[in-house]
Amino acid sequence: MNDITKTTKLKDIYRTPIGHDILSLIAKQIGKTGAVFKNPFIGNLTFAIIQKFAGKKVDSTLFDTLISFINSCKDEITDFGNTATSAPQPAWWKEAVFYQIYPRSFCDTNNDHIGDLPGIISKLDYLHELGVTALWLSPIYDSPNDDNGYDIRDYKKIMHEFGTMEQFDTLLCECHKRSMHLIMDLVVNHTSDEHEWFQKALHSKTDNPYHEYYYFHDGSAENQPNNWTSLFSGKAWNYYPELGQYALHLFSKKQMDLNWTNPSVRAAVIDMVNWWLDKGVDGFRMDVITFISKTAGLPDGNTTIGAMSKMYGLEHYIYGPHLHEYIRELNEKAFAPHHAFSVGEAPVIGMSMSRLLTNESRKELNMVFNFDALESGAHQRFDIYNYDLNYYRTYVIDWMEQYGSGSWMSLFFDNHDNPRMISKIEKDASYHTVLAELLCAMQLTLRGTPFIYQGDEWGIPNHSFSSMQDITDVESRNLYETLLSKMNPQEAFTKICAGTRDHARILLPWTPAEREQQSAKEEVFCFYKKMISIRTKSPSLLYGTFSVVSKKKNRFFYIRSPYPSESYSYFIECALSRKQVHKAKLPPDAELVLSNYKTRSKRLRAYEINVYRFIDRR
Ligand code: ISL
Ligand code: CA
Repeated sequence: MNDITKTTKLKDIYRTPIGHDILSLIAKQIGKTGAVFKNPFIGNLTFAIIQKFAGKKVDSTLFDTLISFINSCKDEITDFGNTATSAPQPAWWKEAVFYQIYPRSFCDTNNDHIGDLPGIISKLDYLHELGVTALWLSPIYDSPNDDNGYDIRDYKKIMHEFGTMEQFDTLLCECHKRSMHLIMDLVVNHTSDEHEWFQKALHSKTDNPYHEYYYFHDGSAENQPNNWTSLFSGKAWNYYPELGQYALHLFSKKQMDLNWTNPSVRAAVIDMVNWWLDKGVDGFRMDVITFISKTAGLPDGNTTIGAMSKMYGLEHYIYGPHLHEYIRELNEKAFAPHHAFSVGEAPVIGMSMSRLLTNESRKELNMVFNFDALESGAHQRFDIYNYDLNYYRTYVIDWMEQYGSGSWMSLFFDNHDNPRMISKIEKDASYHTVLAELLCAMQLTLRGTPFIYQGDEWGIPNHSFSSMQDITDVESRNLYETLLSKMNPQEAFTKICAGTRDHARILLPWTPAEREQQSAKEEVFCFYKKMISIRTKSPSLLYGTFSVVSKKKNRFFYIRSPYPSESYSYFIECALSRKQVHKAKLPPDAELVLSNYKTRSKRLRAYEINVYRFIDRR
């Protein structure tokens, strides 16, 4: 593939992996999808023409930066065929219903108001009854909890608030007894600054192998090595006067980035992963795994990109030059020999780069978590707005049809890093029950692996915080401090409440006394249980093809067609807003198998979803 230049047409740039995803990201900022670059006028523009129109408004280095980033990927996008119609290779992780547990707030059994391993063990039968077949545990390793366990101090020790290694072994054994897989969280882009490796790294900057485990750069108190900023606000460097050096942290000040160019780091990570896989763990969710390769020399980030994204330097770490090499080595030396499962967290990158990470021919990851649909349109997580499910429909159709026959989607609406999706969509709680069930049935009838986040099965909404005293998340507390330079405390607190990760980290209300609207929660639980059972028993929903029947505004009708071993097709009709919409013309003899409304109606009501099955006689 030839390098692109300033005179390459946008439609040709859109055909390159990084170019496709960058142009899609730019389109998203104006509420469009990348398809806009197939438009003859826009597709024939070039960076040179745009530069001419934009003049001084756009710094000339922006296009140079984009061009070198796009040219840094030499992989071709081979046509991997249409995801929606290909017959995939069966695998347990394609058929699984995953449930993400954030141990700190899942279930507490010793009254310290912190979830623990005995709490998880005590709920395995509950999860088994729900129909869950695989668990993903957010980190349970020893940690000072600056970022609630995503700052690991000892990879082979259990955090004392959660319990002991013996209790972990019991948990793993009890999962396997119930034919449930268990995956852990692999956080190896960084370690805690209290990790033994980092503590040894501080001893001296010469003749010290551990010093090369991290990114240390010479400097003085004023001039830090580059302009990179942390995703948790502020600069991405700590200064160590005793060494006269800075060390890199893309996240909190206590999460120090590992230097993956160092073969000793890669070997140490591979050793640790094998240690857990030898214990019988079934795989890992890999925390910001796409950040592990950085541009050599850690050069300054482009100021226009930094100002737009609030992440100065991101073009130098979101998809670095050796990323595929490192992941392939990890797969070859640890995951593949154990037939272990891997899902990589892949912030910022889009479908094309994700395809190169997950296509089976690449022997890298099984799946990724893509975040393009976590906010609708050009919105960011801390914006105060109503999420538009029409955006989700466009996103999911695009991925269902373009991702490629050798790649497999993860399907999720919630996780531990985001406010609850039902509250993003609707601020009026009276819609939350039907909305929770709409999201459930969409997630479990689309093609891909569903990841249910703890509490989704009760339709848990966002929490109401009364002041910043209630907010514990390091990302939110840091952001609040920076916001105070631009707005008053009340406005800053309101903005934090719109996007804080704390919404997803409130202890689950297990006892009826703790549960408001207990009957609504039980209704949503029963709906989840039924929908999971329908999916689990239907190869068509697991592996069948996907085709769109209607994508008109506020509607989403689609068909899942039989996988060879089954006769039934499924027809799903959804209303994506409060507005009533015309119903679909159903296939003959369609039988309603699940609905989030108890009565029937001529039109689809607010957030109504109906799942039908039928024999396709066409
Ligand atoms: O919030 C986000 C996604 O909606 C991102 O900004 C998130 O912080 C980023 O995707 C990385 O998240 C992962 O790494 C962080 C940790 O705080 C998150 O909990 C984890 O999911 C650093 O380890
Ligand atoms: Ca506890």
